[in-house]
Amino acid sequence: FLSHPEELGVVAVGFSGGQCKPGVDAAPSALIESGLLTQLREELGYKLHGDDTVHLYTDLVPKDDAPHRNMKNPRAVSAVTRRIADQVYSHAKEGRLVLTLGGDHSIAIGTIGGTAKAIRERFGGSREMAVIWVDAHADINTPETSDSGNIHGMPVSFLTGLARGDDEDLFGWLRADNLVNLKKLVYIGLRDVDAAEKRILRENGIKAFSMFDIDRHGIGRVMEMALGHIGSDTPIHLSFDVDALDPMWAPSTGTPVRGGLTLREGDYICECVHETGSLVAVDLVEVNPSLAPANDIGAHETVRADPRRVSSEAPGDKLSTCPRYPAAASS
Ligand code: EXY
Ligand code: MN
Ligand code: MN
Ligand code: MN
Repeated sequence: FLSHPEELGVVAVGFSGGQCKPGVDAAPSALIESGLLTQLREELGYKLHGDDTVHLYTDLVPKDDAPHRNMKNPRAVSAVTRRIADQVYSHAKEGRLVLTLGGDHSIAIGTIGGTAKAIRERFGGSREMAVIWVDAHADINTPETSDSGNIHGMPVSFLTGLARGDDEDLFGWLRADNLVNLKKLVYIGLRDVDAAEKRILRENGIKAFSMFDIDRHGIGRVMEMALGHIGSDTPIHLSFDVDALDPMWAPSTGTPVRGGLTLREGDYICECVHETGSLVAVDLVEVNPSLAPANDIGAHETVRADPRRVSSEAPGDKLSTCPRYPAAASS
């Protein structure tokens, strides 16, 4: 589905208004500093497109943003996601793979809204895009069912039309062509789902693979079933919340839940989706470098791009640090 599979549209958004903990806004810079984009360019050979800016979009945040239908920062999240939708749309329209670095998960209203529209325009309404949502949480509360009022727990309800915006400035900008069919949505990694969300999943027959399913069938079989549900020849948007991984691997995130995916299971999901050849967009969200256990190792572990280093302190293989062999006999 990509006319330029070697071209990557990069959107970096340091936005944290979908939840209450500061720090997620620093994630794109931390990921970029850890070498993510350099790796994509130099090791994987992508040609990167984008404006080389980490967008904070503070100019879009209105002075008066009182809660609305229980949502916190509703106008800010609406305005920022609307802008993200335009950015992602313009990359996806060109047939590039789109990578968005968040930011909290509310930004998916923009990323998925943007790709869904571009895919409909490029291939017609008959080829509906699928979404694979990798997360400890279902993020499918409506404003009315949410206990927290945090919009990062609601993006899927807006994206599927289960929740509707009223005013243009309060998600009313989302049109039919920004939405995703509930039958084309698949969850992987769930383990912390609110009672109201469970009801929504059940009543709408939404496909979900929880950690229980991964324990029972193994990640290999779960991916076969997930991709089987979507069907071949369907463009896929992968929305990856880093809290899907066990806090052992990704401690620096706002809502960690124990009992999650191993690093390899997380990688395997991405590898399988890529292998389909149908991947059109990826979101990486909820990295919060400021929420780290002792001495910053947690933040370092959560963002680092180099899989080969086993700890930040490990000596490398430089000649100067490599002891002489055999060790000189002590006498
Ligand atoms: N279900 C809870 C809520 O709606 O507030 C927690 C949501 C956490 C969402 C994180 C991003 O995945
Ligand atoms: Mn090309
Ligand atoms: Mn999420
Ligand atoms: Mn989550």
